[in-house]
Amino acid sequence: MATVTEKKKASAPKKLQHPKEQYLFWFENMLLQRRFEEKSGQLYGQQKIRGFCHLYIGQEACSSGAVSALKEGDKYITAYRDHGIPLALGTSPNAIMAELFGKKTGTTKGKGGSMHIFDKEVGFIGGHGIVGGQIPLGAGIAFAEKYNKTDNLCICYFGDGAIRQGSFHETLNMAMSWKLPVIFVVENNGYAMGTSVARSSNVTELYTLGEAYDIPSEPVDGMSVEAIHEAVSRAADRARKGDGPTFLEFRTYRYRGHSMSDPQKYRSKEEVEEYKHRDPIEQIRAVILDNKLATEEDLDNIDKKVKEIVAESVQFAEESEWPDPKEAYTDVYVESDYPFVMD
Ligand SMILES: Cc1ncc(C[n+]2csc(CCOP(=O)(O)OP(=O)(O)O)c2C)c(N)n1
Ligand SMILES: [Mg+2]
Repeated sequence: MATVTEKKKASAPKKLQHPKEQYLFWFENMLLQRRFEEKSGQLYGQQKIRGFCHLYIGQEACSSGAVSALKEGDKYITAYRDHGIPLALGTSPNAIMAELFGKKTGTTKGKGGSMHIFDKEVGFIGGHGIVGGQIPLGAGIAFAEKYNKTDNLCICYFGDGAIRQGSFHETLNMAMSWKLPVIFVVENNGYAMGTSVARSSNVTELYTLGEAYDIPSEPVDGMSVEAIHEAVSRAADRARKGDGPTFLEFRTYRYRGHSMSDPQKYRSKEEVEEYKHRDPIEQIRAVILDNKLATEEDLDNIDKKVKEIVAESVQFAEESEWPDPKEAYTDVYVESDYPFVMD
């Protein structure tokens, strides 16, 4: 039988690796993404938001852990499940919500919608609908940073469905040959629409695909914001030293369907529940409370504040104007003062 001291030891909280502020940042940052998207899901049901809408709920650690590990000037690019990263980076929730509504105050003036959020101020280079299309773009952004001799890198996210595309393999090969400052991240949430990773290939340990190109590659617990922060920090050190790319497999999970109309016949309710027990926000809440970094009341107040930010974004979107139909012809082709191109 365990002695009292042994029992105490087993239940004692792990030694904290980061200051209190870091844990509180992660908690609030992930909670903002969660509450924003819960609201977006409801608004979709009310037809305030239309068209495509892919929710990131369950995957919030993948964005927050990278944002805390990287610095200003670094660039982010992802696919169409793209509300979480800009929210984590500090893009105005008002502008993102307005974009979901299709209003002219949106991040892309209401012309991009959910799949095409873009905010060059924070280094968020979209928002891309073609599966795997952003992978060579991410390497191109990293190439530009290297060419311009900046200290910046590009973190390029894509899903497990994109990893079977030729663009992934061609890009990894070039990026390693040219030692580009890029971090490739596959967000392995188990499914590409309704197709499981196991159904699409014999290779289910996705990180091993990077080894074919001599790229340091590792799997990461995608439900742990701390694990992601650590892995991205190591990858960023390599990139900034000139050692080239790293390939990370974030093992994560989406709680909601692929898009808004998905009967989810391809998975069991038990599987979803299993992941919810490892929820990234609940894990950080437990670390904060176990270590007395804040009280339950403090965390409730953060939740209240976040809900107010989301409510304000909805009001902003509701009250914003629709784009003028004439705008359909602007920002489409090259213009001398095209506002979205990087300097
Ligand atoms: C080139 C291309 N083929 C097919 C599609 C249709 N499509 C949209 S999302 C998707 C699944 C992608 O899954 P994954 O990469 O795992 O990302 P997740 O949705 O899980 O975030 C597919 C096949 C597309 N958008 N682009
Ligand atoms: Mg997937």
